[in-house]
Amino acid sequence: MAFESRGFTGRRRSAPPGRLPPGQYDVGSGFPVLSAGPTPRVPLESWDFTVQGVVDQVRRWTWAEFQELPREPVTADIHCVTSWSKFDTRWEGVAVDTLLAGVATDAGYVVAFCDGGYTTNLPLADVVGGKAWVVDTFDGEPLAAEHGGPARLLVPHLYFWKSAKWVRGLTLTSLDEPGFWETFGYHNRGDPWLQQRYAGD
Ligand SMILES: Nc1nc2c(c(=O)[nH]1)N[C@H]1C(S)=C(S)[C@@H](COP(=O)(O)O)O[C@H]1N2
Ligand SMILES: [Mo]
Repeated sequence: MAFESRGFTGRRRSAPPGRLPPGQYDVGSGFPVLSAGPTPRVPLESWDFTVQGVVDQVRRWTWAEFQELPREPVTADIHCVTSWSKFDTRWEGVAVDTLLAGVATDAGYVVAFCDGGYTTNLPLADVVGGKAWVVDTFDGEPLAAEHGGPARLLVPHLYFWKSAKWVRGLTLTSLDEPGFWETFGYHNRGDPWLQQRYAGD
């Protein structure tokens, strides 16, 4: 018989059917921190967000300008490749569609780049069409530094390593250029429903 005390947030929680991708468990109210290095701290006065690469013209927003962009609330389930999933996470930020509006490009891919040097690559198609955001709010509060504040990419339909913390911009590319974890053997795309964890999955 499974023992489960009230408030226990371990691996025995049962998820609503159909909601948990294969090989994942519901982490409950916890929110693990996974960072490949130290947490960078950048003053908002020197923060900016850049869209560059294969574009007609580089676009750049200061923090103040970024705050003026149209914002959207997002509620989504997130899935980390280390096998925890978290349901109904609440964020707010700017859709990548908004950041790319009016950008003329022939690129098929993007590389998200970050303070601290982390990168991750995605097909352009995975960050447009209402599927990705640059978020600066979690659960109604400014995004904590350990979770990527002041701002992170949020791409909830892919494994969470694609949701680059401390993101500072997107480089649009013609060729697909593997990012940090993708270079270390993780899957290039990372669809949790297809269990695309490692290269070759
Ligand atoms: N810049 C940066 N972004 C990152 C990471 C990182 O190490 N550096 N880790 C990734 C991984 S593997 C995961 S699972 C999530 C973890 O986000 P969290 O710490 O908010 O749970 O961030 C992703 N984004
Ligand atoms: Mo991860």
